[in-house]
Amino acid sequence: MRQIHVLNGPNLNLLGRREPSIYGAATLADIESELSALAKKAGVALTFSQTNLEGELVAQIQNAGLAGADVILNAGAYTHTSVAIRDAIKGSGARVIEVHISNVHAREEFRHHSYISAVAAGIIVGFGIAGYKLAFQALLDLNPGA
Ligand code: CA2
Repeated sequence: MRQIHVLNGPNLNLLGRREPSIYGAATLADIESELSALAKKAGVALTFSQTNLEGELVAQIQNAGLAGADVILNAGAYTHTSVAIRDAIKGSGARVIEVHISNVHAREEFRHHSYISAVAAGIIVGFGIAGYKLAFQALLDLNPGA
């Protein structure tokens, strides 16, 4: 069965609880239940996780890539700082769709650069939490019938 791992980085556990003007009112649990419903319909095995630790995110990316799972990744602020996460994507061969809830290009300059984008299969930025669903659909469309 096709596997998709949805990996979330630091502070995304706060979604829905702070800064709703930037990130909206939905929680990470809301996103997980929407995606789980889509995965069930599509016959995809979905796992969903969040960590505040860079090394844990590296390990999760490696596990996904080495297991042949696709990844929907919102690496949070590590997007803008982490060579280790980029190396994990490249090194494990994980197919990654990079997602950001907010339009990082309309925000502070330090959010304009991503270490992940160059090694991602695609990037979805600024569509709010719908970005996760768009990424899921994009992965299905990349390998129809898989
Ligand atoms: O827009 C995104 O999805 C981000 O990846 C979110 C990160 C930010 O550092 C990136 O530049 C863009 C921040 C995640 C923190 O989320 C919060 C949610 C609610 C309240 C506080 C933080």
